Amino acid sequence: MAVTPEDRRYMAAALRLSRWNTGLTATNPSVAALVVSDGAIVGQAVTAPGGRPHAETQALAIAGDRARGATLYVTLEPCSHHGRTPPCANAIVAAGVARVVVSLTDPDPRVSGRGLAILREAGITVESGVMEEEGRRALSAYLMRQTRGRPHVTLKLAVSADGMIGRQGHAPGEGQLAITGPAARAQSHVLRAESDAILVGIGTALADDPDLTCRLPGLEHRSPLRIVLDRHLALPVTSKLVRTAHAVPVLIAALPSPPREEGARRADEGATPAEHTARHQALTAAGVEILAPESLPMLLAALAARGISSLLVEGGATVAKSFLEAGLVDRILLFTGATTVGEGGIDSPLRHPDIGAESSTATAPAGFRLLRTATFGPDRLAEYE
Ligand code: AOF
Ligand code: ZN
Repeated sequence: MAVTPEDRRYMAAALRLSRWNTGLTATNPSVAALVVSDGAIVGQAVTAPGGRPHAETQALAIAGDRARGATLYVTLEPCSHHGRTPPCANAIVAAGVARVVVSLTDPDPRVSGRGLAILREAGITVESGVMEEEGRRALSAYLMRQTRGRPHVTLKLAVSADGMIGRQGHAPGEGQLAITGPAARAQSHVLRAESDAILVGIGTALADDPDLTCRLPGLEHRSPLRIVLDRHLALPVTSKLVRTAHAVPVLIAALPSPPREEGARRADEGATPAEHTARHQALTAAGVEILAPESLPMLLAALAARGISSLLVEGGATVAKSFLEAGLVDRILLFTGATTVGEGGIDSPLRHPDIGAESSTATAPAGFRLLRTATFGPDRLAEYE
């Protein structure tokens, strides 16, 4: 039996469902499974927060006897290994499922085709590669960490109508310059909720004194690990980040040749080795973790090693440029606000595309293609990959 339009509709539903726990299941991917019997969904589930139980066993438990002869839709190849839970492939066979439709095969070396083989050997009809491109996007973080040993990196920029991402001389503690409105801001908080970690440069940390938490009602518990690129340990212990470090972890990455930002130079003026040590002690005592990776790729490798699969880079311009120049950006989300910054604006490394015009792809950042555009109130979004 071939893949039908109905199969694609159910897989699309499963992919939407998988997003439910994205950012909550590290180091496991958030996978979704649907059990369909006689044209009705009789069981559906997504990988539980923390990564276990897996999606399939939960969906089969809900379906109960109705799983016999049913079709199972699952966004990732069912596992075949005895990990912390028994193999999902065996549970599917035991439940008497007749047909399994899969989007992606699992690159995990413990699985990698073995899951599908177990199903086929048991006489189950298996279709794989259904909505593969969408599946790849839904599981991009997991795939990146599994295959490349680094997190999937999303660069998010909010650019004013005149192409600026902030204002020079924006006084420390003055608060954030509002470039986009509430709808776009809510969208960026969803992004935070879906990410394992969020990263900014010390310049942004000093100028904006940001929280970097997810503050959407009901999603507050989904705040990611907060990372600041801060060679000189200039992050003040009085900053919101440090003051909340016990509730939502903060990590300072003191790279040897980091992006140099105005604020960092100012704050570091005259720092002696003794002062550096004092800062290190004060920050550590406040619950901040300090790493000194040798390079950006090594920082990313260290993050992946501790189970971080998705990283959201939120600026400023210097940090954005260094990630772009190092070829470490996988996705760009460019929000363009309706407001202008004017005098003293800090140029954005990327400009908004001419949305709606034929030339959209022509203005895409080098190496990227425009995937979609959307509007949030007065603000526009362009997504590139
Ligand atoms: C599935 N269904 O919902 C997920 C899967 O540490 P363990 O034992 O939980 O295994 C982790 C691996 O399980 C992970 O690397 C990936 O291969 C798979 N994730 N598999 O059948 C699921 N989340
Ligand atoms: Zn499994």
